[in-house]
Amino acid sequence: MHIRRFLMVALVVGVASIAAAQTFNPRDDIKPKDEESTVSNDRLPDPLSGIESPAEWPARREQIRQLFATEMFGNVPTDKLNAIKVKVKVKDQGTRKSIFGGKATMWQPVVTLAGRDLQLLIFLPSESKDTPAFLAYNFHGNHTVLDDVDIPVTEHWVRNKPGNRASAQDRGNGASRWAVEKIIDHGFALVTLYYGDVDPDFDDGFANGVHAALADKPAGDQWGSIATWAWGLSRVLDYLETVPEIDEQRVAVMGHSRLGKTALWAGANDERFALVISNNSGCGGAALSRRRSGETVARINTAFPHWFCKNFAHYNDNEAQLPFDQHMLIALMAPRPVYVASAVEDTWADPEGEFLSAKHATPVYQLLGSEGLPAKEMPAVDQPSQGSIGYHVRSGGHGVTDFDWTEYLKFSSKHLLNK
Ligand code: GTR
Repeated sequence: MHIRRFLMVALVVGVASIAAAQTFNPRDDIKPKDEESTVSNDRLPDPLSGIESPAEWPARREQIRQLFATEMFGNVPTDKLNAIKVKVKVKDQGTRKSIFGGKATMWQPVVTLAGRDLQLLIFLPSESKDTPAFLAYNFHGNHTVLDDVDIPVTEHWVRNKPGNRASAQDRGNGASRWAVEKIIDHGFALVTLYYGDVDPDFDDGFANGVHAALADKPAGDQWGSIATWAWGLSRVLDYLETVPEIDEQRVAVMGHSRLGKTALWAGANDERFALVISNNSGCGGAALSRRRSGETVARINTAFPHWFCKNFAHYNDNEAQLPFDQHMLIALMAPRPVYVASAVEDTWADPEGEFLSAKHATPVYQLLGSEGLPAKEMPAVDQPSQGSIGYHVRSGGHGVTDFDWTEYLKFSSKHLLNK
């Protein structure tokens, strides 16, 4: 190209992209309202940068996904896993028993993955066939989901317990986070497993969990624990494809907090997940990193050095250099329905930053012909806004409540049951 023409084109492109960035997102959206931002004149990257039509989205999508994989969560070492032929296998068909006065079956098959036993806890509406399901990790072991003596206490490493061992006394301790009967009453199955079955949640130099099957430590752009857990969810979905009671084309992946980050990354990588739910996922999940409100990139990488890939540390106190922000992670779900939920007292997870991600993913949904998030401004507390993107900020703090499940069931019934 002639040099003058080149400079002219560069000038036009430059001016156009500055204008696009400014109309796309005024700085006020990034800046936390309650504190002085240390990021100056910072803008959100545009998920639709360089594209104009729906046909161009898949290539742009893959470009964004690869950036997240390389700079943040880490790539799955597929070649190494293939070399040792890692696949999910059924180890034990497990027992089934009727619960909730006969309206559900509790079923506990065991599958293996890279030498690890994954103990599944499945609740099926009675006489299930091709039933839609929620797939969600639990934090403390299956025995905490429901108080039932037939649910084995996990023998794997657990957090915050003496000797990192779980105990029978904790049966049902997490039951308030699992609206099992309500899920069944809405015609859904629930599949849960303990995330520590896949990889224990501590900085173990990648020696434990499924990593033990691979001889060496991951490179800078290779998976951290969140990517490993997300990969584990996809392998459980491989297994669910063989289960006639469950419709593998209507599996919603759900997670809370670090497991909400995990659910989002699983949904981004595996388009078989029909719907994705992030509950209070915060920094590294739904919350915009550039706002630096509540937990920051530097804080999360310091407290949990094993969660992300090593490359993510380049962005400690350096968020402006990120080639993406978390609204683009939400956009990777498009056009599939995605729900982002916050809690008003959970400022560590930056509720407004989570809302803004959902809002700024909306242009991608609109390009693909759906509504995205109906709310243009942060909705009032306990007033959900639900289109193909759902969002709510409920009263209370960090956790999963009945209010959350009521809204997830409403949203999922609409999208997966046409109700
Ligand atoms: C916190 C962490 C959050 C969130 C939370 C959780 O300590 O800072 O990012 O993941 O743990 O998972 O409960």
